[in-house]
Amino acid sequence: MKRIITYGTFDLLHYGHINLLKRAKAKGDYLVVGLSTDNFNTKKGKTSYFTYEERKKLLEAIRYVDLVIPEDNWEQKTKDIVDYNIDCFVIGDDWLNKFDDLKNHCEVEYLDRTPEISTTKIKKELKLT
Ligand code: C2G
Repeated sequence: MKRIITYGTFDLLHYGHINLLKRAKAKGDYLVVGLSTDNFNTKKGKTSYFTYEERKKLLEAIRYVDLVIPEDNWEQKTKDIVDYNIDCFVIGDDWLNKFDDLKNHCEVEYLDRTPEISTTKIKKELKLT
């Protein structure tokens, strides 16, 4: 059983997120998603349209996602990798090389972002900004 983890805010869920989650799951058998809490979003300088609970419900409805855990801070990844017995950390290449320190604990893979779609773009075009 190969166990994968990824992290993100996943606000205004869109096909770029689904592409990432689908490819992440395809690398193993079990996918854990560390979902940024509203508090952590503030630390990331992000405000999400949907609350943590609403975003969690959406993620839990995705066939590729096996478990959603809260992401409260930048430092928890190493502990999550140990606690959830993770074999591979996966994230989009907008984070290329930013999490290479995790290579001491598990495989690290950066996947191509889906071009031309983003939550920011959706908000702008719907004038939600
Ligand atoms: N993503 C993607 N293609 C897009 C948009 C997003 O592949 N067009 C990927 C991102 O690369 C990321 C995931 O979808 O792997 C979630 O994106 P965000 O919610 O924007 O995540 P982010 O705010 O970058 O949080 O500790 C890590 C952070 O929590 C990552």
